Amino acid sequence: MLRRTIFRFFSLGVSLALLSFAQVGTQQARVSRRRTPAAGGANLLKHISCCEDVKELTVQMANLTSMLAELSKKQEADWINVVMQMMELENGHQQHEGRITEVEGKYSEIHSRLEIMQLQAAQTLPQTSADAIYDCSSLYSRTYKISGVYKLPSDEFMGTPELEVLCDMETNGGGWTVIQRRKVGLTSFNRDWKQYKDGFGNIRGDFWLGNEHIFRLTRQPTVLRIDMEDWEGQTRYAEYNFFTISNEMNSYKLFIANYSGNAGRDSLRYHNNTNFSTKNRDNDKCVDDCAQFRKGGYWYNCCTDSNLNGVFYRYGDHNKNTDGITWYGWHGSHYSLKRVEMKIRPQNFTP
Ligand SMILES: [Ca+2]
Repeated sequence: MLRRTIFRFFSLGVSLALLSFAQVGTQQARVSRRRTPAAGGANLLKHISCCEDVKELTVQMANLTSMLAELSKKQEADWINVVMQMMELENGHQQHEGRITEVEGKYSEIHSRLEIMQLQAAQTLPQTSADAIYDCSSLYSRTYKISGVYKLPSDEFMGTPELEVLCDMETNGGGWTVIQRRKVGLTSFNRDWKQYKDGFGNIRGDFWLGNEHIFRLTRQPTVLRIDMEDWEGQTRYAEYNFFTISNEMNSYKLFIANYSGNAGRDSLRYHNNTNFSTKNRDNDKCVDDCAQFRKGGYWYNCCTDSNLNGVFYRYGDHNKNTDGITWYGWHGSHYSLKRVEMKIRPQNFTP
């Protein structure tokens, strides 16, 4: 655009100059035409006529010069104008670019704010919605239906750490978070208070999930299921439609209700409303120290009708002691079971 304007100015100037020279040419031609027929006249007349012509020419030359000067001035003015316009445009362009940068900055700021909001929304959403991932039942509802070990994400809002859990997605509709397992027999369950609080063992083998986790997971109405197997390969189960434990201040006291199952006499009922005890914390209802006697951590009364965290005895030794993994209602006080799993899921769980 600019270049075109400049070019137009140049063309105009050149055209004017050419026009002026052409006019001078015509005048000269006129003069010479006049001179030719006058050749036969008096010399004086010739001389005067010639002088007149020269005068005229001089005036015309002066006019032309002034015209050219004017043109040149005008051109210069035009140039300055063009340069000014260019500078103005350049300035405008810079301002425009500045505005673009500003807008871009604002846009990116808004965009990043939006991202943060979206992140926060994503973090907030599970806290209020029913499909939060805080146990195996929520995994099950998210179509994870294969039994095994899962890693639950941490949740800052709920104050829950990242947690590895073993999920039973098959038994009686699945969705169970396993809180205790005995099956390998290499992990000792004769542990202290802190270990029972935090949990111990191997999630792929024998373990106690931890009283803090159990406390947290049973904040909502929860079902407890105990699956058992003896050394003859028979299985039994005990289910409690209500299960929770209190916090550490209240020694993780046990509350259970609504027993059903096929494991004979309800052998956890005797432990209902009792505190948790370990070898270094005697909270039982006995003069004796039941945790020391039964070599585990449990809701000891005085002392046991079941001892699911007792000593794992292998086949052959499984019926000689009273500190084994016992469920009196099925095999009595001297029979240590081959396998036990304690698992929980919300009452409102629907497979
Ligand atoms: Ca005691």
